[in-house]
Amino acid sequence: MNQESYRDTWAEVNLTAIAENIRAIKQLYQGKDVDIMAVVKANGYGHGAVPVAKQALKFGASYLAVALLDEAIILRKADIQAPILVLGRIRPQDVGVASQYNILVTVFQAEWLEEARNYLSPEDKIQVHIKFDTGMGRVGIRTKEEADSLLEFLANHSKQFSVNGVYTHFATADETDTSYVTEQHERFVRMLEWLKKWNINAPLIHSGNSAAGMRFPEKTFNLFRLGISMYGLTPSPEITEQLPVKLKQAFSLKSRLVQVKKLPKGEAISYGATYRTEKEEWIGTIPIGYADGWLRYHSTNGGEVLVNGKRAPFVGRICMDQCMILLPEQVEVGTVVTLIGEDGFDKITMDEVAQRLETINYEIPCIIGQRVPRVYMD
Ligand code: PMH
Repeated sequence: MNQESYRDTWAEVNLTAIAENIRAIKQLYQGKDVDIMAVVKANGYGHGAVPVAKQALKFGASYLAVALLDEAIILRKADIQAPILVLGRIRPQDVGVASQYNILVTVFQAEWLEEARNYLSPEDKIQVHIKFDTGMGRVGIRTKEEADSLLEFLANHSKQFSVNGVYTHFATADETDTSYVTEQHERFVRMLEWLKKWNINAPLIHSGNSAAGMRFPEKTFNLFRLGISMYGLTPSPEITEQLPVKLKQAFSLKSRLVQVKKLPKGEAISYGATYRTEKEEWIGTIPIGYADGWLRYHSTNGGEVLVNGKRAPFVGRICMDQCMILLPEQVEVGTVVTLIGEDGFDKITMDEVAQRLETINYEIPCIIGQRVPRVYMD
């Protein structure tokens, strides 16, 4: 995906940082029989699923996870052989496609299995991971009755469906208060007991996302679904200080000045003429806009970029493909502008950008559009 590009805006993805993050996190499990499942859904949280998956597999992950069957197929078509789990519900009629590509699917409805069975040929076999909803309230089995009907079906159709894993997902592993994590963990342990009656032995048991896997290794069973922190980002600012590893942000966003102009006092900038120069000012234009996921809110909520290591604020409304900044001094056209990342002694972190947009760091690289080429540094 290091596609050829003719534009002066790009995202830099530091694959070395990803390798180092995985290595540091893996250290927490030294000597323990716990594998890493690298979560590369949503195009690797916007970093690029294929390069990130390949790097993760090279540096210690043995499994991959995505949200959609389509995302799994993209990885297979890129020649990735590792086991891939689809975390979301695939349509029962697509189970043959999942089987053909040897994809692990998530199951939590007996009716789904009954319907999916009709779409498997007698020689097809699909490996499934059973999802328990222990308190996230999203997808998964909640009651023993639901579990029994699903497990009975699986026990009776083991030629077509083999249980490769059982898992759940935490809702609050990134919060300082750990009581709800404990509650979910205890529910999960009780639910795992339900499998015994049906003689179902899942080789893989997993619950931990980045926050849980790093903070509670004792609640992580034998597989760790590592997402956000592989990319070097904290699961939430409130637990950053508590994390046992130092993470390195992999994603930077850069552009170059396409015009630099000196304007007299009182001149308007951008749609709505909402900004007027306060004195004689150097204004720079960069070719990134809301169509790239660089939302208008960046300029209304005090956003800044780095130019030659110095802070420069956005001025006026962000347009579809371009926006303007107030330069600290005259600089040359072509100068690099850092929207996310380091320049000189200063750094604009993903957390700073997320705070500016009143959201979480996860969202920021995910919404940087496909129009912005990803450039890989290794
Ligand atoms: N497992 C599941 C089921 C997930 O949905 C996610 C992330 C992860 C693991 C990885 O979590 P981490 O990135 O915190 O390590 N899912 C989402 C989500 O649905 N919205 O934000 C993150």
